[in-house]
Amino acid sequence: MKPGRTFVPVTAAVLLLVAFARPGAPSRAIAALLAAPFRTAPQQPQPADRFVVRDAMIPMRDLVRLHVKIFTPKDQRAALPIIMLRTPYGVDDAAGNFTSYLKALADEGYVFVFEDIRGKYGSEGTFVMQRPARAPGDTKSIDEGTDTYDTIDWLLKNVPQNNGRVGMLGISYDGWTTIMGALEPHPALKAISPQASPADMWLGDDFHHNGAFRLSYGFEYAAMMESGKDVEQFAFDRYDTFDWYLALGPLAIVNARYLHGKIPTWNDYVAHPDYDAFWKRQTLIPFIHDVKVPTLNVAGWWDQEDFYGPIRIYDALEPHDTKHVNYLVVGPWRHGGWSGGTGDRLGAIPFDSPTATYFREQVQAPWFAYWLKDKGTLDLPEALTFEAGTNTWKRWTAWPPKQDTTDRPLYFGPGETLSFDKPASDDESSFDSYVSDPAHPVPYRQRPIQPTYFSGGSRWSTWLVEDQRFVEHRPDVLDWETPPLDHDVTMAGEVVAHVFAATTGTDADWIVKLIDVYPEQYAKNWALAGYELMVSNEVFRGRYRRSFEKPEPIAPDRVFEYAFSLHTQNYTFLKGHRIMVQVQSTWFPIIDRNPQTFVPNIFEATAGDFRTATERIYRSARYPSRVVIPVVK
Ligand code: PG9
Repeated sequence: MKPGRTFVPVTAAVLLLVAFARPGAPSRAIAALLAAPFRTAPQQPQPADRFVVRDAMIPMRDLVRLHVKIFTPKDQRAALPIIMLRTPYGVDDAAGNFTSYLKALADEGYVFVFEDIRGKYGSEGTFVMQRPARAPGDTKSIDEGTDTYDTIDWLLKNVPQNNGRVGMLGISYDGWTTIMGALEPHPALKAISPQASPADMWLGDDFHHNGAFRLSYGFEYAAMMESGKDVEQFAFDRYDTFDWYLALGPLAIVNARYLHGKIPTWNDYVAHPDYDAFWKRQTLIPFIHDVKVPTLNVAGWWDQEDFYGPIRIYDALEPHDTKHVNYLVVGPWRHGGWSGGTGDRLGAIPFDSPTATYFREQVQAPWFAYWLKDKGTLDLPEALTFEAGTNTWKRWTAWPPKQDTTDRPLYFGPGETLSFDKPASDDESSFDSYVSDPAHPVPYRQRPIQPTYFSGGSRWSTWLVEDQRFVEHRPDVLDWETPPLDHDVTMAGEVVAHVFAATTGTDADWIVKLIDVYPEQYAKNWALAGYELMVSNEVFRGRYRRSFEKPEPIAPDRVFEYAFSLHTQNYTFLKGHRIMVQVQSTWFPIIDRNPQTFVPNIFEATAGDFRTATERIYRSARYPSRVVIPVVK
């Protein structure tokens, strides 16, 4: 079956909103039609009708021309700032942004500019996936920063009645182009909001996490972006891609049978399995030496694509923030979830207030009005985070708020228990074990697993909040759980896993999930009775235990500590709920199968390299596996 093109609106995030924001629910327009089939609705002016739209081709310094769409308010009376968004996803449907994502900004009054980045859609030149920033001192090369600079320069001269100030924002790839535009910024760039921007594709964003390859996303996204000038979905012949990826076998088949060496990003995955110069050159973090432009970093706690990035970018800017213009907002959102809808729930999880509307109207719009129009005051704390559980916004003077929290380890115990008490036993048999079989991997979400951006509907955007009961009783998923809590436990800050594990193989993946288990008797909302909501999670590829640059085999049957971050969270486990930790070694097909036999490059593994292994997770005084949570004092 060949899925249709789905990237219609400007960003992937906006697309997901349109296609998947409310699974199973008809869109508002369709719902209105169903409710009143015989009434003729009066013609509403479309938000985009408020603008005069013109297209232009802007010459860059190397004479490559980039395509922009410029939206000028029809009723413009005074000089206005410009808000710009640069995207690889096409700008033809940019007007769709004015119904939600940019509506409050449009109401405030700006000129909007949407640009196709180099090599995509209407722009000339060559697309390079996350084109690295040019090296310091290199004044000859181009990058997304120079393209942004040249575009702004042209706009200031060619957009009548602009007030000389420019703001930039965008989600994900468009968030990344935003922060790239601020590394060597044009002096007119006065405020930015990079939202869900990736920061490092090997350590924690779309393509890998701690070196574990994000197979389904990495494959589908690369094929989608690099098969042509626009975006084109890979044509799966299965609805449930779990079967397709499993039938694929070793990853060498991908080029041999499907991509034929024609997708540069896939070739890069294969050529650079480890954290080498290629990935280090791609990350923007080493280029951050200063906060050159006021920055509103935005992230979603359940972002299924780029959660590492926005927090990492905030972190990297923070030591340089002498003028106090670097801010962080994190809401209870999926990737880009703040761009549309109300944000009063995610999947089955309610948040009791319209968090996305609040962000767009009370945070994003005032942010740009303050910097670009000298309007209002900035009522923003250093970090504004939504604390799910209590379902309230919290204001912090630092993120993570270390002075307000105490790190408390939750230890794995006997009989599937989890507790704040350190294990006392040093019995050699204080472990739990399972057999991990690459031929029968644990699905990362409930099957069927539709293609990621499937136009027929995909649960991709909400998989991080799926009920984890669907795997709890698999023999290759272990869990440890507290009794029902006798008081609320609130955490704010970084969650860290310390897993003491041994494998009979020579390589292994360790996946740790921190879960809020709702009470069995939950009359407030029976749909959530016993629900297992994942609040933090991460995968670690064992071969990188000592070095991300130089993987090495794991000595079989030896116990090693694997310590890795499950990222920051602000969450309350309410009284009566239980806290659970699950550990497993496969998470398919979001993570490729580790052969469990060490091979130098997993992309070149052969079928015979994939073997079952017995994994032991220790819980003794000597090997106290635990998840450390930052409990608010
Ligand atoms: N997560 C997408 C992406 C960003 C940057 C690089 C690769 C993928 C996106 O939604 O744009």
